[in-house]
Amino acid sequence: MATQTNKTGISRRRFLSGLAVASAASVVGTSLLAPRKAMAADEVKAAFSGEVLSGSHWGAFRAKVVNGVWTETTPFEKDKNPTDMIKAVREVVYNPARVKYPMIRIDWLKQGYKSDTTQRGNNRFVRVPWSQALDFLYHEMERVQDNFGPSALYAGHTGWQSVGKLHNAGTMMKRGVSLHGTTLGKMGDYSTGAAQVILPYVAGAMEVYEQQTSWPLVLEHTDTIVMWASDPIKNLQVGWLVPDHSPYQYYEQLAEKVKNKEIKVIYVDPVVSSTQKAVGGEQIRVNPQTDVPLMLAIAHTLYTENLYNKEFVADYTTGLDKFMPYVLGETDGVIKNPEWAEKICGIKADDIRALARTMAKGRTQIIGGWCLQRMQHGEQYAWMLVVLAAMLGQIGLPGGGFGFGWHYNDAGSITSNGPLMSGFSGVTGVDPIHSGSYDGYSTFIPVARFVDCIDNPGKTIDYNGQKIKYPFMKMAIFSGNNPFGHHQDRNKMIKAWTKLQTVVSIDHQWTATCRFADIVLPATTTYERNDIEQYGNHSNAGIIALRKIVEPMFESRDDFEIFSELCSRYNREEAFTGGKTQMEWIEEIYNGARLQGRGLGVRMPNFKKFWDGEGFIEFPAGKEWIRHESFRKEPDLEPLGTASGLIEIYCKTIADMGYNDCQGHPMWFEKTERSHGGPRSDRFPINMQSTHPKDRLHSQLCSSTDFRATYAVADREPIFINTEDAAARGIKSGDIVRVFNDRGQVMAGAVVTDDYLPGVCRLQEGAWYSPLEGGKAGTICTYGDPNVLTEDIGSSSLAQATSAAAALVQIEKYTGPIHAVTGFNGPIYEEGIDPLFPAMDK
Ligand SMILES: Nc1nc2c(c(=O)[nH]1)N[C@H]1C(S)=C(S)[C@@H](COP(=O)(O)OP(=O)(O)OC[C@H]3O[C@@H](n4cnc5c(=O)[nH]c(N)nc54)[C@H](O)[C@@H]3O)O[C@H]1N2
Ligand SMILES: Nc1nc2c(c(=O)[nH]1)N[C@H]1C(S)=C(S)[C@@H](COP(=O)(O)OP(=O)(O)OC[C@H]3O[C@@H](n4cnc5c(=O)[nH]c(N)nc54)[C@H](O)[C@@H]3O)O[C@H]1N2
Ligand SMILES: [Mo]
Repeated sequence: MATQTNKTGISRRRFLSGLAVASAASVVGTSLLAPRKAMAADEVKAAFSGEVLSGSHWGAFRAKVVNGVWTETTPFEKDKNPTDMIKAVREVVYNPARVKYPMIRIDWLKQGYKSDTTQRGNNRFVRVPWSQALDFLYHEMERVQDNFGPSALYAGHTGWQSVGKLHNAGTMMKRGVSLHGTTLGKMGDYSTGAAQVILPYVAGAMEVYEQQTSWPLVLEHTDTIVMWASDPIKNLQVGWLVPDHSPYQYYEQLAEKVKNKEIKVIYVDPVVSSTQKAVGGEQIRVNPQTDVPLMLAIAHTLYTENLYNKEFVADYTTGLDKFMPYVLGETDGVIKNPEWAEKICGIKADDIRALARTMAKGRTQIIGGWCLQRMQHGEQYAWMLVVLAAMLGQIGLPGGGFGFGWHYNDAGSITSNGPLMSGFSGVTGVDPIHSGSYDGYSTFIPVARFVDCIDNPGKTIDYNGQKIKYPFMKMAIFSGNNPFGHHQDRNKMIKAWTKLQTVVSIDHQWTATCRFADIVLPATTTYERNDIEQYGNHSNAGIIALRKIVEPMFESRDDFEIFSELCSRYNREEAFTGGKTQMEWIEEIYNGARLQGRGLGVRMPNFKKFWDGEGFIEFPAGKEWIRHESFRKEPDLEPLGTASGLIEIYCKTIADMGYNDCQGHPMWFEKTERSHGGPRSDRFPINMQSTHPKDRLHSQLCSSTDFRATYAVADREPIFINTEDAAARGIKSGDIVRVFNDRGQVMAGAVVTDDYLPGVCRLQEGAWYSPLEGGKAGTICTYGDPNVLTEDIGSSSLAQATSAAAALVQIEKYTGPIHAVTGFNGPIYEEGIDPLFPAMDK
């Protein structure tokens, strides 16, 4: 095993920098420089200077610190393809949206849970001491458990928080809150909510988060790669753990092979993606939301032209006989041939046939993205992609078959031979204080239905073969996530939010979720505490120490501290901390891996040596791997996890659920709204994509002022508009536009481009909600949050996943007064308010 030695030799050794750097204040701005303990000038001078290795969702880096202030960031030298976003990370610590103190919404401070909730979002807050804020939180948890039971308290965390095996904000929150009482939980996530429910029935596994076939094998064996709505070059910039960006080298090799005509790459996408620009290849410019008709027509061609693999279908799949009558039009009178599909998806029938023939000729690797399953009936796309791969018959061969996770978590890299670290657990085995009855309400909700639940208590919905009865939610706690960024239909949400008595947000950035909370607690960033993380996601290339770079700013506290202190109010502090300090936990996590490493023949130094030394260990390389190979080789011994053990082209379990909107085999269902002639397109003709941002991780880094300025247009979130659509509306690049539909309106900055199919625009998710009039449903968003415009409906009765990824809008040149962007300056501070607590009754 190679222990990384630092070539620059500076690592954490504290050196007083001779290479003087610009003063901290000139780098950061004096008003933002306020570490937790206000330091005297001479103390600041004596503070730490040097370089610290750390890591983030955007990769590993070295932070240069001068007199206790982080001044520069250099990508880790092992990362050969660092993302530009690394430049924005320092600004997470220093920016005007930093949550500085525990804050209570003004009317909640006056009236407690009986506050006027229609004022929520007006952003008027009062600073309180930590002890009081935690007393309020504890008091509310007690009151809600006593009066309403567990179903009234939502603690169903979903979200991206930060990296670190110890400081997982969602886990900390769950551990702390569940030591107090059982609560309403969640199922699924926003990322892959539809695919992760349907694919276990069809392919036996979720398929989305799993490792993919090693890229070197794809480069060696594949003739054609079909990138179906997937943009790895854009999306691999970030990782759930610290990414090593190792797959980028293979995309460079792929670009070479495309240039030399050794591999053909076809992008099914209405947009010229970053990957297409970097790698090259051909585009199938499909109309939005109509991929399933295109796929059905490919299946029709493969079948009628006898191009499908009969042996594979016979040996490894079940149900083609129940599916083909639908494709051939025998069940509903509609033949799903290329002529039929052309009218819906906009691709010429002959081109569809040509695509089917290309896919059937030679080795074809299908790379499916997730955007298409974050849409209404998103299950059908995921299912149909597996059916196409099954008909081609190359599943389990190197460089053939399907994969749903190539754009995620360093997928396709070669997994090392190293141990895997476990993290801090959300479960303790210690009984909670409260474990009341759910009174017939569901103990969980499908995560993307949570606002619908707040809005419609008592309603029963279908979900994956079960009935879910929505409880009466009274209180919600959010930590490490930003529902006022990630959830759909902001104005519906604002109205529903008034039904909650108490909302808690724990964060280090004053997001819109903080604005719409009653109790806001300031958390530290990764860079203000110690932690440890895996380097490389699927690659598991090593272990990296995440050592504190700077002291906590203002009154921020680590989530670990916040929840230990909360737990001390109900005699569960010891259970929360496990009797260990943070450093003891980090050491234990490391030692767990060290022990596992011994079994694998990987030797790791003792913790002290690791932590005080380089803080980085590299694991020995592993072997190349082929997804689904074991199933292909031994279908009887290594069956899939489906009911039949085979790929289910027809699925009886799903058919038996009896849903109209997700039946026994993949089907085309018309959408509630769809562009290019579909429903509602007469009024709102443009399909708005809200894909994942090129320059952020969701809402994270949006508050990095300098970095935002590198992509914002007229201070607003950019909206990408096709040239013809822009010309028809008199819009030029740089103009402020108004984007609207019946659900809401936003300002955005136009970027006019030919990269987009006419009738398609993009406003990237995660743009901070910045209401002109805070708290008023319908008010214009001054920055450009796409979730003001998206629709809050479940994908189908099966998965009830989000339908965020497609919405219809109209765009016009903005002619009103130019409002300043409201979102990035934190709360309005109010003073002189007497709090109710502890006089507040239960
Ligand atoms: N329209 C539309 N909406 C979407 C999507 C889409 O494609 N289109 N995509 C969806 C998807 S796939 C996802 S995954 C979600 C993402 O939704 P989220 O995961 O909610 O998004 P983030 O912006 O990453 O929010 C993480 C929050 O945690 C905070 N945080 C970071 N570190 C810490 C910490 O140490 N402690 C605490 N307490 N807080 C911390 C950050 O400041 C940030 O506010 O969005 C979904 N929403
Ligand atoms: N830079 C960056 N990378 C990220 C993230 C991030 O926030 N920033 N988030 C991470 C997370 S949490 C997730 S869940 C994943 C999301 O991963 P995905 O959901 O796969 O990614 P998206 O970028 O939303 O969309 C991918 C592609 O779908 C295309 N597309 C949109 N609509 C249609 C359509 O109707 N038909 C077809 N054929 N194509 C369409 C888009 O043009 C885009 O090229 O990304 C991860 N990677
Ligand atoms: Mo996601």
